[in-house]
Amino acid sequence: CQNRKHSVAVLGAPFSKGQKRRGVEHGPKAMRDAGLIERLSNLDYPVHDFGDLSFQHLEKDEPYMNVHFPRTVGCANKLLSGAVSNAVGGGHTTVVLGGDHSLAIGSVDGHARHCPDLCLIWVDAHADINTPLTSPSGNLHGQSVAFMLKELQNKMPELPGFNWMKPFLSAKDLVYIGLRDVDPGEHYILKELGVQYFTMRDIDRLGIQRVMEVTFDHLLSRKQRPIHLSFDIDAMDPSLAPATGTPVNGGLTYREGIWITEEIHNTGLLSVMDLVEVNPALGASREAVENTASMAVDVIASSLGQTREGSPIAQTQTLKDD
Ligand code: HAR
Ligand code: MN
Ligand code: MN
Ligand code: MN
Repeated sequence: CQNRKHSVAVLGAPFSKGQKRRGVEHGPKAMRDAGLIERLSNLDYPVHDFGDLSFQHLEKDEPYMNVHFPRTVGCANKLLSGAVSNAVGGGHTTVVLGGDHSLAIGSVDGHARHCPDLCLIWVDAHADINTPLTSPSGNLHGQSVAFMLKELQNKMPELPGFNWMKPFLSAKDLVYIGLRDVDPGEHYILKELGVQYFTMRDIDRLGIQRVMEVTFDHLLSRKQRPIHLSFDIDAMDPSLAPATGTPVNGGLTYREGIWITEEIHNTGLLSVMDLVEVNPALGASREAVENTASMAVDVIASSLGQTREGSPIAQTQTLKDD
């Protein structure tokens, strides 16, 4: 798992069965239509667009306890895990385009197969750390982190579709930013495990700059390690990203969102990122959908090095030989 990467891989994951609203499977297309690949091409490394994965549609997938589509979600994540593992193994900084947030299970799992010492920054209005037993909705996109954590192993029932994976992440290697809608069971787990998290209230109090300092201090002060950024677009304020399944008022401002991603880029340690929950079927207007997709593209470009101060001219094309 080398840190210096010189190319970007883009992987579309048009997946929606981690929740019940249709449309989020069109997220990858919405971000591509908003100019994602062109924007990344303006940065200074080659971009490989691997297109969209095609996920199996399982006919028979009865709920298990209260959990919906367990086999379909498990099977899709197994496929994605392999694809992410290959992309990381190929030396690419990898961008996964969702799809709903249940696909972070496979994305982080595949990343961890190559980089077992990774740390995870989860930017989201929600903690997505319900277990099948605490989940109020039965939707797997609200449970992704619970599948990853070693500390929750004995609280997780064996779900059909998930026997290919086992928990790989410690609670101390995880930081949340942007929380503002946390279920009681999730709050209990966060406290019990001592997870480092920053709610919107914490951001109000500390400021986003300090939040990022403490985040990196928590994750990177003992050693440099690869970062997995899992960015749920609903972390942003709904005025900036309305086309998403579960918007929550009082989210990140544009400048807070971009500060987070610029700081992550500046560590030089970003290895894989997910951009999830853009749902083009849910905007009130075409403009609402385009604004959401464009916000997502800005988040991705900024994570990969687009700056607000511009960049020096690349060494290969100086002013003189112009
Ligand atoms: N916490 C709720 C649940 O478990 C809602 C979470 C769903 N929304 C998301 N996840 N977009 O970030 O169902
Ligand atoms: Mn989420
Ligand atoms: Mn969310
Ligand atoms: Mn750079």
